[in-house]
Amino acid sequence: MTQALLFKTDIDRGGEWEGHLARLLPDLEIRTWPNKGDPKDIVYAAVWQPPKGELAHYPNLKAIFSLGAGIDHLSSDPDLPKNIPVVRMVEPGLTQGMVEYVVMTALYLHRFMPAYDEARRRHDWIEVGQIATKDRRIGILGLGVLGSACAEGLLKMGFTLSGWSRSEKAMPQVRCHHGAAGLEALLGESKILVSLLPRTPETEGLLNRASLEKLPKGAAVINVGRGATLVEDDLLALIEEQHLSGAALDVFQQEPLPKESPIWDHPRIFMTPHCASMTIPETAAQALAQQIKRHQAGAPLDHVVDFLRGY
Ligand code: NDP
Ligand code: OXD
Repeated sequence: MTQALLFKTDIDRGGEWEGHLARLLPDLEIRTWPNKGDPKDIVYAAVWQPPKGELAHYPNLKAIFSLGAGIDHLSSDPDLPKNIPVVRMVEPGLTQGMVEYVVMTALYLHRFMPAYDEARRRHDWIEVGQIATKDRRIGILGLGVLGSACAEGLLKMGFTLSGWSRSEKAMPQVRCHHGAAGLEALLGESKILVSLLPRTPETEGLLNRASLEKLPKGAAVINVGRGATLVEDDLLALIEEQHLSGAALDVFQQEPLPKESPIWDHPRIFMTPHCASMTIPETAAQALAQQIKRHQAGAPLDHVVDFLRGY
């Protein structure tokens, strides 16, 4: 029987992915959605944002691989097959991209660029000052694969760090907090807050007026996790009231960000269209192929989603 891998991405990269996958997984036929052929041949699916209900049509599917680190594009499908593993993307290219983005935006905020940018638009020659990275504590929400890699990158720049996770953790040079009391402590001490949380019922709306007000006056926010975590109107109001000094946002409550959103033109917000980091076909295909080969050999898969936790 033919065994095939169903592949679906949102960016056409000229067959780059398919080339790597065909080379690394010669015993599987690579079928790029929507050209799925006989649904009975599909044994693995590697997908980003498949249409809702799509993955219920493959009776021999053994595992689903997300092409992104987030799996909310899959968990939001009420017809997602329940009896097979769903695996998050963990690969060095995606991790490196996120470290670059978080270090870049942390430095942007640390060096008061929103204030300079705003002054520049008024043709105002101003001087805001400078402080040492060791005197700036950055709080990272989410100390998973990406949060812990970003912590390492920020430590290299000399920042002082705190982090927050669901379970208790210990990381060298990071003041680790967890749970509700831990969040309160982290917010109270973070001059830059980075969210690298997945979208789950617990993280939705977590960063709202009440929680953001706990940040010290003049603090700034970086959201690279999911847009649903941050209540955008509350952030905008707190910038307006000068409780917060600025933000760097890559993910939004609604994507694409609606044309009329004030975030597009906000002088104190650095924004990008959900591109903080992307899976790199070459390295991600290797990670995917390793996982599939392990599964074919009967070994356990890594990074399997726990749907009770929601990530
Ligand atoms: P991981 O699953 O490795 O890490 C998630 C972290 O969040 C863990 O530390 C986890 O805690 C923590 N967490 C989850 N829920 C809670 C909670 N309720 N309270 C406290 N901590 C919580 O994920 P990754 O690091 O690989 O990815 C994180 C997210 O980044 C993705 O889900 C995705 O949304 C986003 N992302 C965004 C991209 C972009 O381009 N903007 C690109 C890639 C990812 P614990 O350690 O205790 O489990
Ligand atoms: C994501 C990704 O989950 O791009 O946002 O990997």
